[in-house]
Amino acid sequence: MTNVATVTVENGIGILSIDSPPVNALGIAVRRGIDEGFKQLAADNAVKAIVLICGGRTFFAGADITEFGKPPQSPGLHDVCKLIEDSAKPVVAAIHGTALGGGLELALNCHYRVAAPSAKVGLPEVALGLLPGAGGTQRLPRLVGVERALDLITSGRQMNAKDALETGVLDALTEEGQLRRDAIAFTQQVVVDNKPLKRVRDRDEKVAAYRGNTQVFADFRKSNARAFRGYKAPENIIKCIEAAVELPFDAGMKRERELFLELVTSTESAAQRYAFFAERETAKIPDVPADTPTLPIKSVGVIGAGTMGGGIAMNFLNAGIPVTLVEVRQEALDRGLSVIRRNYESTAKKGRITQADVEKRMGLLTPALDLAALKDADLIIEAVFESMPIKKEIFAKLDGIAKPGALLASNTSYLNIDEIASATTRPEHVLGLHFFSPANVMRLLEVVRGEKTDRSVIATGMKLAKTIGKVPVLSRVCHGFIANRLMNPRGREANALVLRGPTPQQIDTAIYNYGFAMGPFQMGDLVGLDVIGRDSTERTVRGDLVALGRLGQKQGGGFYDYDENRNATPSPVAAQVIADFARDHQIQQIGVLSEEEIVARLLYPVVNEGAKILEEGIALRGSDVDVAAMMGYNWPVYTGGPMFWADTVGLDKIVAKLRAFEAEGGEAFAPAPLLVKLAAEGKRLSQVGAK
Ligand code: T1G
Repeated sequence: MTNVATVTVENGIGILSIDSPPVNALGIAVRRGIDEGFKQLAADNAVKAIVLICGGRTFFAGADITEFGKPPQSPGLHDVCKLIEDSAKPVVAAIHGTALGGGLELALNCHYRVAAPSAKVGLPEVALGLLPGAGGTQRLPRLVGVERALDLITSGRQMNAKDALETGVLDALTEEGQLRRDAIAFTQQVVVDNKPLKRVRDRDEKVAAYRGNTQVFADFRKSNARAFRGYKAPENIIKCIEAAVELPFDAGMKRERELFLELVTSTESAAQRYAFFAERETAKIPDVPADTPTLPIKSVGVIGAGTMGGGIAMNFLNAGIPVTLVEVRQEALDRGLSVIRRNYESTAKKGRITQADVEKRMGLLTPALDLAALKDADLIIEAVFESMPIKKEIFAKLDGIAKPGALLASNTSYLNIDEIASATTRPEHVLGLHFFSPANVMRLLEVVRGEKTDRSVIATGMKLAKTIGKVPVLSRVCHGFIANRLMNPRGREANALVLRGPTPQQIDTAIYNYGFAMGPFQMGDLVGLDVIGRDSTERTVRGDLVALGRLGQKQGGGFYDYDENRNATPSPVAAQVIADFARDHQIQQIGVLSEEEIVARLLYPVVNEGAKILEEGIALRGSDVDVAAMMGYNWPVYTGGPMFWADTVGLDKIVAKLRAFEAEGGEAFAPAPLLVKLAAEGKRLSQVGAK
């Protein structure tokens, strides 16, 4: 018996228990354990029924994602599923933790499913650019119906046990903490009842009801077109569910296989599987071991109740951590508090939290007008105006107020953490915690390590990120740290290119079609042209537009004109401003460019900046740079991020293009030495720093 499986028999009930940390992923050892253990119980005449249960933190959390792209090993997941589904003895899945992907699919091959009330189930394969490839697209609709299956599988959303029971995925809930006992009792009752075994595959009524109904799929495609834009997996999932409705089960399974293979061999899925692991790799810091002691963070102080300070505070309130929010003026403090409450109220209106949650979270928030109120805080985060003198003044005051051992963090988006730390006598407790706006939404948290920041402070920052649902990326000190510095060239090159002939709309369309939510000029109009780059002294097109009262969507239009519904149209006024600016600066025109050429001119410099960030040691690894871009700037995940994408484009091609741009546009395009080296050696940017 492989060491992951344990087989026992209790009063005629066979119990097959699998324990394969960390999440009982259905890798080859687990599949062999199920195969061998199940065959043993099936052959045992004393066994009347079988319980399939897992040890550790969760029921099977899916196929082993590390196995994709490698030669398949027998038994495959389909073989294990078939063994169970064809069983002459009743099989009951006993679920705790998160039964996900192949784990839930395995459970759907059992005759019954029981779960702990805290369990969750789901088919999240779409997040990996995949679809449930072990029958989930054929069996789940037969239990929950077509609409719910469409929603669950294309969203990858997890269902709690109560909903799973109500929708028919589960047959019973057990007492919390008594899963094994209650699953055995349930199975004993199944034996006593001696009901005919019903397989999920044989339940046809919920899919038969939709036979010939193409409208439900057309409507679903239409209402989700925006969300699914650029992704392959959702469309293939919809096709699988159409097959579940229109085809006999086995034909549907065949169709699912075809559509799964299309995805698992795609670059998009490879990128999304890479992103899955990249996101989990960021917290691993070579010189800060996983067992580095961390400091307890039971109370937080936030200085500044503006947009960032308020959003930052919400992260901790959401995690049940009390926050003292400090402002200098009462009206700013009151405004900050009302914005926080309004945010919670609107979330409650959408049903995502209850009114009680709103009150509980607001109850954890203490307003204050004096820094002295932070004297007992375990962590203090400064989120005031981006001015070094102001920040140093605040940190000098905190040095005299904060208790010994308190973490002192700045949310600065580009200022030097070491200089800020120098204003205190405790630089080892100073770090950057750089949130991305909206701070209570964006998942990226840059943890900025100063020269003197203590390892336990860094470990605490990385752990805290997970506590508040963020993905931490460690950064050394440089102007803009990782994400902002990385993405700066995209805006810089857009502003340069628009002066050479390509219009704002052509540039925005190219970037939108690449996969960003919007292009740089639409973004500028949305944020406000008077806001972005307001502290630049030199003349810019943006400045010329603002001088004409064109502040963007909010006033007078910007790069675009807007109707009363804020629908954008190209602006002849903006075109003239751009032409005048180009003329005044004798800028050589380049004519019309293809979308691919525009993308290269805006995003290859981003790749180049990522290479510089890596060669300077600002980021630990290429995948960290990708996580920062995806989580901080919504870089489309199905490309894997700038580093992974560059690898798929070909580093040698990018180096050649950068050299051509350099010859034409100057040293800003000069390829980074690391990029040139990796291209020459045929290595990959995304693998820099990988273990
Ligand atoms: N395969 C391999 N490793 C996995 C894994 C998986 N499915 N899930 C998690 N891990 C590792 C993870 O990399 C980390 O490793 C550790 O486990 C803890 O994970 C055929 C095709 C289960 C909700 O997509 O959603 O089934 O960093 O940090 O926050 O139809 O892990 O410790 O070395 O995320 O408590 C479908 C993916 C697969 C579920 C737990 N299943 N996993 O969250 O811990 S495809 C999934 C998760 C499939 C079939 C299809 C989460 C979790 P390390 P963690 P967590």
